[in-house]
Amino acid sequence: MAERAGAPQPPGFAPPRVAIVVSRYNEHITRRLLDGARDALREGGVSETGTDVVWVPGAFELPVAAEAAAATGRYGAIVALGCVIRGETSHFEYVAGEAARGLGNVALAHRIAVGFGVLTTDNEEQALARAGGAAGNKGYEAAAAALQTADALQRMRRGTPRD
Ligand code: INI
Repeated sequence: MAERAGAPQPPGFAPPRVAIVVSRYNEHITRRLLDGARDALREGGVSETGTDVVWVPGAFELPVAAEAAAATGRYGAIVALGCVIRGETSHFEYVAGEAARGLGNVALAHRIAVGFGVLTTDNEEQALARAGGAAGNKGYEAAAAALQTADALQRMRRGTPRD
């Protein structure tokens, strides 16, 4: 089992409002990622009411939903969850590539923490292993990473970075 990154609750950390954007494609897997993300947020002190979940059709649509969430100014962190399985076509490369590129662009354009919880696997078995199976839960890891990054950004804005 992969080690969990651990959701932060350092002194002075103000748990942010969080938007989770999640895709319905391969929903039996993305729901497991969502469960993992909720676990990490709870451990990090983010309440249920401080979390909004937005569903989109597929991983390709995650960036525009994340962009819209960031543009509201209401969230201190965004967690993106999806599952792209290679299968037989080159569609995989376009969908996975655009999801990663678009979500990275949102993080930089808005200077907001974006957790990348999009699985890119060769098959369903690998995806299940990374969605709460033998290889941990990528949704948990993405949410924990988003909170850690939100903490780092909060600290830099306050002028109190930690070593
Ligand atoms: N979307 C996914 O989230 N995962 C996939 O594996 C996938 N495949 O394989 O095609 C996928 N395609 C849909 C895509 O994300 C868009 O929703 C669709 O192209 C409409 O814009």
